[in-house]
Amino acid sequence: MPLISRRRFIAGIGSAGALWPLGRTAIAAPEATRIMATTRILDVKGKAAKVFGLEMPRGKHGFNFKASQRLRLALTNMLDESTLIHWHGQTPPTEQDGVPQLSQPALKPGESHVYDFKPRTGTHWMHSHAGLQEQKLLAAPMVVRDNADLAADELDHVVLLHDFTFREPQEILSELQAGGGEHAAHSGGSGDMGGMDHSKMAMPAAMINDVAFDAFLANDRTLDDPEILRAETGGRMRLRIINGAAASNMWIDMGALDGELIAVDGNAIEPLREKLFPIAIAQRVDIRIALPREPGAWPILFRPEGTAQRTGIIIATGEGKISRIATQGDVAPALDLALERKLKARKELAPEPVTRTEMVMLTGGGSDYVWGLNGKAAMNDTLFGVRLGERIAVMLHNMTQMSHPMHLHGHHFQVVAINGQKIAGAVRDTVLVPPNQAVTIAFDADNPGNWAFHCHHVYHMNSGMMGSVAYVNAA
Ligand SMILES: [Cu+2]
Repeated sequence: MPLISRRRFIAGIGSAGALWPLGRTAIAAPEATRIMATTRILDVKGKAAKVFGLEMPRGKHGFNFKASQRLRLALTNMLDESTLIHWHGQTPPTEQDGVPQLSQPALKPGESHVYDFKPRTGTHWMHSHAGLQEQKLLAAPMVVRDNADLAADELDHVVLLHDFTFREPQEILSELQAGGGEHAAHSGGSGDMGGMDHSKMAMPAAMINDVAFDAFLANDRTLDDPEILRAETGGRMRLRIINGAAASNMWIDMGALDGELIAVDGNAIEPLREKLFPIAIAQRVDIRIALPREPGAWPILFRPEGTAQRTGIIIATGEGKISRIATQGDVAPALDLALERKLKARKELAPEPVTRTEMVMLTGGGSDYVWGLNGKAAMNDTLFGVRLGERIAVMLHNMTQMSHPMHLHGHHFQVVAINGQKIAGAVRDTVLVPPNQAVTIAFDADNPGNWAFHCHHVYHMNSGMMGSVAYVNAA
């Protein structure tokens, strides 16, 4: 047994050395953190699933940075297909943003690239921006902690959520684009329903989701074998939750615990105490929890909208007894903007008049599964131009029957109106726009480049709901 381990260990070192094309000489500063886009095997519901992953050489999945560090990353593509990783929530120079075509060409198998930029504090994440690779879990947390975070007397724990399917993502997209799949149930399309009796399904399911999943994962685990966090009775905890799902908006259900929402998308807000928190695709929330003084097991559930499926983690205080939690519960309702309306940024945009307001209509979603922005299905086409120094407001108006988590790259924006009603809302990088609603965001044009602006639902994005914001010269 020890011999085998040792041999495997040596083989591991050998292959790692051979597989890193960036030798010491190629990397200007030796402290660059190496990240591999690679494959790994997960156990989901007793079956082995080959998925992608972002790993460091020592095998840790995801990592942290201190805010004082400069962020130096050496990314290597170990997959047998091209990829590129986007640092979601970070605001690097445009050529380091990790979007194929807009920032740089995708990395071919075996290729590497070094990134070097000033990190932004908060709960962020990194994920593939190539094709449908997010659905195969090519994502990891990217948390930047400042000195106050590091000094805080609390447990600090990150939870990355995923929706999971044993199917090939391209097969799901092709089915949707052929007028079939879950989308057919609510697009009025002529798609084959596959013999399933949809009349027996809860109506909201058909109206909310267009992809059915085999499982939902919290830190790669289902409720059959959930992550259990041991904590002291009466202690404090900060949960940093990242919705890394490809196509599932979720509710965070605190169960018997009280949660205090303290940050969204890595930006502090005025604390807000609730039992249920919405988290749209790609969004992050930081929740502070004061743990009960008595021993017990305290499940925190993550409930995708429109389905009874769910996932979760369990916080166990003292010698609390842990009992099994069913993987199905009540059907969760659709996310809405009730909480968004109540959010107030700790640090607002500076008081300054808006230079210009742009309208962006979210369009499409018919039986052909073509989605678009301003009636146009396109990848990377410029939606509007901005000039350095401008304060831009964008009214996102959803004309479709599905909600869309809209993400602007390279900037964080403030939510300044919901359905025309002004608010001094949260500062974010991703905002949910439910059907027939309008959300207005404002941002300062302070990071020149050509920036992706898109729906983060991976099947919508790959069916045309993506554009860009381009800086233009003042001349
Ligand atoms: Cu969408």
